[in-house]
Amino acid sequence: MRTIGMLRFDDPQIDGSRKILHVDMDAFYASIEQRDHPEYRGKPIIIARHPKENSGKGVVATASYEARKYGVHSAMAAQEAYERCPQAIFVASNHSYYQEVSRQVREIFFRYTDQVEPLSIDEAFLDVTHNKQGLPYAMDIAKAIQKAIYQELQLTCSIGVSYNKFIAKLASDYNKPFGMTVITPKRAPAFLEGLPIEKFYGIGQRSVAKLHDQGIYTGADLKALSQDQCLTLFGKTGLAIYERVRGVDNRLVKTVRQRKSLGKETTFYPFLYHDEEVEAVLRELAQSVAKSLAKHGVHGKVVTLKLRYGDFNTMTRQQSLHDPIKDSDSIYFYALDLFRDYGEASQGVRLLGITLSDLTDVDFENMQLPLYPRLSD
Ligand code: DCP
Ligand code: MG
Repeated sequence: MRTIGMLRFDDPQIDGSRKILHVDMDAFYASIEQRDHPEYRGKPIIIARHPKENSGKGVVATASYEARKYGVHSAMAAQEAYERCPQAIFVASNHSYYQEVSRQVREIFFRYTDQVEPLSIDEAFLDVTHNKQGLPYAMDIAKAIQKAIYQELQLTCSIGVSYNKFIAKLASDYNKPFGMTVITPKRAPAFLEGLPIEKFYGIGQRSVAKLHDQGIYTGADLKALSQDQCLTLFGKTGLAIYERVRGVDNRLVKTVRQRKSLGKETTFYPFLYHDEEVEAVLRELAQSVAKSLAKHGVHGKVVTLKLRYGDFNTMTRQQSLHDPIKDSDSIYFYALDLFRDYGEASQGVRLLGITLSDLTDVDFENMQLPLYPRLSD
């Protein structure tokens, strides 16, 4: 347990109980074009309009692995790509078609689990802990998915298999193209210690240069930093980095349909006529909303109180907060505030409800830290 200012942090613990896949298609747009045009196969393909037909403008969306050998990559100016690899075949991007293929890939994922979180057009996290086939080994599911995508769509992907999102994503990138890398909780420490720091979430280009100046190059070097040193070096992100380098990442795989709000309500007969009764119910509702928020790993910025009187006259009032809340005391506080401002128990209360909306994930970026953390040791 660490204490920083008013906050206390438990030392991070590895939760090895989940099975997470990260699937990333190989050279996605270029592979689709090579699939559809056999004459493109084995050749350098660049997804961009040819700079000669585009007054030297344009940016590379992606390039086939054959073109990458010449140093061509995504986001490079098409003109530069042309200079590096003049023999390449330039193909204009057909985004809506690639989107359709992306949907076909996703359909394959859904055979195994509904816990699919698309990250971009060509990558997704899957939580296969409880999968539809009841397969015990995540690696077998990964193999089956890779095979189905190859056989049915004639495309290849790379898959990372691990116990959390962070490591699964690193793993899918580890052996590309058509690779599969499994990182078990046991293998994770050595894997993470050997990684260059730029692979760690939240460490941008500028930080990398600064860290190199301080002799910090690898995961092992990062791991030698205390939590306080991480906070000082990286701000709030430091907490995530401190956890990640220890193989901890408790972020959930979020399904496509994200909850927009989360609420609980309850009805009464006989009606409530006293403030104390209403307060007691609001406290229970707040607890139940807080529990639900925790289960979904979210917090919210808008508290709504719903109140229906005996005559069915219904009132909703809401309060927007500056920062998201998730604990039952805060939810109760704002709901009660709304009730005291707008409610009238003596009219007879038939229904009470509390909803929290404008939900976001609870993660380190939007966590509140005291302005001047008292850095111990
Ligand atoms: N994309 C884009 N512009 C970028 C990056 C990517 O239009 N700056 C598009 C084209 C890619 C697709 O998104 O095909 C997926 O991006 P990836 O980063 O996964 O790259 P690839 O799938 O092309 O290659 P890799 O095999 O490295 O995943
Ligand atoms: Mg890809």
